[in-house]
Amino acid sequence: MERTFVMVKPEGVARGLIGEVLARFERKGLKITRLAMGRVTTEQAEEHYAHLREKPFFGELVEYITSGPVAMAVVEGPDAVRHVRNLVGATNPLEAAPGTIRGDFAVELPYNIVHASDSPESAAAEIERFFGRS
Ligand SMILES: Nc1nc2c(ncn2[C@@H]2O[C@H](COP(=O)(O)OP(=O)(O)OP(=O)(O)O)[C@@H](O)[C@H]2O)c(=O)[nH]1
Ligand SMILES: [Mg+2]
Repeated sequence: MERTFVMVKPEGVARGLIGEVLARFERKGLKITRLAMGRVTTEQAEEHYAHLREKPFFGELVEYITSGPVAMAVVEGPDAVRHVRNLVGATNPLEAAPGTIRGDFAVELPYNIVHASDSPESAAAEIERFFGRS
C-alpha cells in the first residue's frame, strides 16, 4: 500500500472541479484517507516549489498556488503515486492526453488543475507539509 498527496489548485476549486477530480481517483479504486480545504501560505509554496526556484515562472507559480482556497487529499492504494500521476496527465495541458485530468480540463501552464506527488518520498514530505505530522 502506498500514499500520495493531491491538491486541487485554486482554479480547480474556483471552477467547481473538486468532486470531478477526486471521483477519478475513487473510480480507479484508490482510497481517499484524508481530505481538507485550506490556503497555501507563501512559505509553504516556496518550499513546495523549491525545485523550480531558478525558473523564470517561479514568482508567478507561488502567486498562483496562494491565490485562493485549495482542496488537499491523501490518496492510498497499490502504486498510488504512479496511478495518480497517470490519471493527472502531463504537466503541460498541451501535452496531456485527453482522458487525463489535465487533458480534459486545462489549456495552459501554469494552470493545470491539480498537483500530485512525484515519488513516495515527496508524498511523505508533502503530507507532512500540508497536513502536519500524524
Ligand atoms: N508557467 C509555467 N509553469 C510551469 C512550467 N512548468 C511547470 N509549471 C508549473 O509548475 C508546477 C510544478 O511543476 P513540476 O513539479 O515540474 O510538474 P508536475 O510535477 O507535473 O506538477 P505538480 O503535480 O503541480 O508538481 C506545474 O504543475 C505547473 O503549474 C512552465 O514551463 N511554465
Ligand atoms: Mg511536481
